[in-house]
Amino acid sequence: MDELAKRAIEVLYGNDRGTWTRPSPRLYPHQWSWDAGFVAMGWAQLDPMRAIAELWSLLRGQWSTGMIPQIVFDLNVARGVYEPGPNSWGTVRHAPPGAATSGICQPPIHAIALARVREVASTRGSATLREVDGAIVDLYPRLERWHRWLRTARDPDGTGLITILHPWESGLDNSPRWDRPLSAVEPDEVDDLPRPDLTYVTDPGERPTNGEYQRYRYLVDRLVAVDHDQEKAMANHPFRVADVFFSAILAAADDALEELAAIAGRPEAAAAHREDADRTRAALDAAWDDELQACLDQDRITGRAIRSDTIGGFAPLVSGCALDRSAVLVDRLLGPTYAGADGLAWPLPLTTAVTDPRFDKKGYWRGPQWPPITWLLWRGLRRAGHHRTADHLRSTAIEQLRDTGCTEYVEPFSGDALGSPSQSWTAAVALDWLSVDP
Ligand code: 2M8
Repeated sequence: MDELAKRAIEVLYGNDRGTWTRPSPRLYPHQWSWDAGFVAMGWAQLDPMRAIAELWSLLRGQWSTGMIPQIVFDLNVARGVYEPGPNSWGTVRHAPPGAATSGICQPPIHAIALARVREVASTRGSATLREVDGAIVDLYPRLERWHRWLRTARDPDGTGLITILHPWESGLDNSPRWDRPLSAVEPDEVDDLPRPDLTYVTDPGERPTNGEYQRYRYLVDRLVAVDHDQEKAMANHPFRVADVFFSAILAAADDALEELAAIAGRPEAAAAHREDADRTRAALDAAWDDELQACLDQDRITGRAIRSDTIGGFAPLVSGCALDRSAVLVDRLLGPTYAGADGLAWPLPLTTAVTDPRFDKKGYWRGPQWPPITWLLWRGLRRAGHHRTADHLRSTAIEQLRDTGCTEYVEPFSGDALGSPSQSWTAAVALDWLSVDP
């Protein structure tokens, strides 16, 4: 068996908790929302119904509003191992009975994952496909409610862009994109809460700073203070940003729901998903900045675009966009400020441009290369017909993973493996990539 596939399978089994998967053994011991989507695609290569179980496990935590929470906590994990833990969120009244969850969300990759699981199942014989299609009948309405919640609670004016209320909701936690809006957040008192995350990495420089964490915690407290009332938060919360990358993932997921609607016996619902996706694509188009040649997040408090040169700017490649725009973005992605930067160990996308003053080669989401992000770009490029670029990314990423193993992220110049060494979503995208014929 292929050596990388073997390692990836070991990582998935090592993090397997029966029906759900930890993102990593120590740093992230609960079930995370968008990790679960990627992980389902990884399990699909081994057993499509295990992939379905992963999604159902996550949905144990879905709120009656439709929100799929960022974390479904494992109550067997000792207190203090991960912070903020289940008791910090004030969500007992909101989470379904028997589930403990956080009170924010993460990028809606789930419909994309489900469509991919189905695609894999369709290569495994008619019995497997029938089983997966049966599951889609029940999963589809749950995902439909999730998308509806995002498009109402988080975009009440129908702008096409989704507002996030916490950097953790973006999944790209400490990206320079959030520096400015976060600097305007002023915690009333500076707490000194423990940082268990720092004990699991070799260098604290690989994780967000204490200043960032204090603001992260304060934003959680503010959401608890309004009892997670979305209307109040959308009116007064101190961090409100229309996130273009999150919105692009939603548009791609709406396209996937459009396909799944027919399988679920709801063909009449397909058109609404397409309209939603198109509205977001139009909004991403309007958020384009000619000077930076990037799509920019919008600070909903100041009303201003957030000018930063990060991977977020490539959102239209994830959602799908006009050919001339994707051509510009492909040039930039492969060019000297991203994958073509001088001295990179592997020419793969960076999470921040090397020329951005806030680029930090080891700083978590501030520069390093992240396999799931490369996967999202690869998928978008492939769907848009940029096959040569897509395949170049895929083969280079596989080469990198053969060297780094299923690490969380990679220092782009030295090629060092950073963060957790056994990250589930890295293993999952490795398995997915290895299954694809060039
Ligand atoms: C990281 O985020 C969590 C908070 O959600 C953390 O730092 O504790 C991010 O990389 C996020 O995108 C990811 O889903 C999570 C688990 O892998 O870890």
